[in-house]
Parts: sequence; structure tokens; C-alpha cells
Amino acid sequence: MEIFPVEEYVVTSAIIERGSKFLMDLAKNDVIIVGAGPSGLVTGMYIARAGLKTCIIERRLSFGGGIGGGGMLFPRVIVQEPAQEILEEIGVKLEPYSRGIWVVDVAEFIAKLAVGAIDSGARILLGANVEDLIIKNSRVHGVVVQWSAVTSAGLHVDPLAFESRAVVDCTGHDAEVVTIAAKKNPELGIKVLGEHSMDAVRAEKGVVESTGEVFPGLWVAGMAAAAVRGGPRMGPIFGGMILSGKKVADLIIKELKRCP
Ligand code: 48F
Repeated sequence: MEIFPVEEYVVTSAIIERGSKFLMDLAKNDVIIVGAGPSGLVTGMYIARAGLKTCIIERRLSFGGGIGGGGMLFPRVIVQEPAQEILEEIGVKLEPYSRGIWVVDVAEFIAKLAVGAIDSGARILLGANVEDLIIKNSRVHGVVVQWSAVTSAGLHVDPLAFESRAVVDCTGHDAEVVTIAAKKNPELGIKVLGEHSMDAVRAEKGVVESTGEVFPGLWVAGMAAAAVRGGPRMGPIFGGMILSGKKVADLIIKELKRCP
């Protein structure tokens, strides 16, 4: 077998040219989702499937957020009715445990959620950190982004801004995007009540109920929704995350189609 001789300048040219094209296309979007954990990937899958231009920005170089850690590193998590229907739709194997409860392999869960989002047309930018928002005329118009490597190195490098009609905070327990909006703009009256101690039953219901718009153009889903509204945590149960992602997607699709 003869391996094709790829020269260094071709590698460099291809990566810079096509990488720049990809980044250029992220400058203006319908929806930007911050965080590629379970809630962010589900949100991205449904929004992109509705034909909206969707970008998911993730600070790590991998997907899945808190899924990979399972429960105390045991590689299994739980989903409950009716969230299993969404997992079935994307081909995740569900192992019945007891009535209304299934056990899921974490690696398969991460992989299939990511495939679901990408195959629906969501574009995912890895290794990029959302550090601020664009806020004009009492509305969020996009996010301010820096490479995670630049942030970790503490270098003084100005970020770039990506525009969108809606931004969704799917950053998990710290609700980072809403927290930044609240801290930097106290006059806007955005409140982050903070996550409360564990109460799995109340948490799962609450995370879906808390999902929605917190400020014009700024939406919250997943564990970030619990943190913003002061709900309890739930541990390695993922039904609420999945249903929260679906709920925020449905709300945004309706809103953006209402005001094209
Ligand atoms: O934490 P994460 O999985 O959030 P989630 O989708 O799901 C929560 C569960 O994993 C679990 C739980 C319930 O079952 O309690 O914790 O609500 O995923 C959040 C993702 O956002 C990324 C982070 O690296 C992670 O992959 N992220 C956080 N802040 C930023 C960010 C930021 N400022 N910019 C870019 N990505």
C-alpha cells in the first residue's frame, strides 16, 4: 500500500483556509448555545433540526459535560420517563432497571448526543470559552469568545464576538453566562439564586420548570436553570437535562419563528 505523500505546507494551508471559513461562518447565528453537556447537545439538536443556524461553543476539547463522570466515576447514569423517548430516537441503548427508570452507558450517551446535534446541522466549536455577552438596547445579541488555551495561559488577548438572536446558557452548575450578565450589568436586575442541596425528585421536576428566558435574548437550560432559579441538585440522573434541552429548543423555535 502506497500512502499519499502529504507535504507540510498543504496541511497548513488546508487547515488555515478551511478553519477560517468555519470560524467566519460563526460570526452571525440564529442561536448560540454555550456548553456541550447533555442539555446543550439536546438543545442544539432540536434547534438545528428546525432549520435555524445553530452554534454550540464548548470550552473543553470534548463533549458531554458531566456525563462522562457517571455517578462517582461508575460509568452509568440514570434516565427516567419520559426522557427515554429522546434517547431512543438517537439510538442510545436503554437497560431497564425498575418501573420508569433506565440505565445508560456514559460513553454511548455522549457519542450519540453529539452525533444527534452534528447530524442535525449544529456546528460545534471546541476549546473556546464564552467570557462575556453582547448586550445592546436591553437585549442580548450574542457572546464574546476567547480560546480556552489563551484564558488558561492568562494572556492579555482581546476576544472576538459572535452574534445571535438567542443565547442559551447550558454551562451547568455555575450558570456561567447568566452569572456574567448579572455581575457585569447589575442595573439589568438579572438574579442568580444559586444551586441548593440535593433533592432528586424536586430537582428533576424543577430543572424543567425553571427552563426558559431570563432576559430578552438570554435563555437558560439544564443545571444552569436550576442554579439561576435556586433549585436543588439531583446527582447522576439525566432525564431532567434532556427534557430541559428539548423545552428550551421548542420555546426558542416558537419565539424566533414568531419574530423572523
Ligand atoms: O455540566 P454540564 O454537563 O451541564 P448540563 O448540560 O448537565 C448537567 C449534568 O452533566 C450533571 C447533573 C445532572 O444530571 O448535575 O452535572 O446542565 O455541561 C456544561 C458544559 O458547559 C461547558 C463545560 O465545559 C461543560 O462541558 N462550559 C461551562 N462554562 C463555559 C462552558 C463557558 N463559559 N464557555 C464555554 N463552555
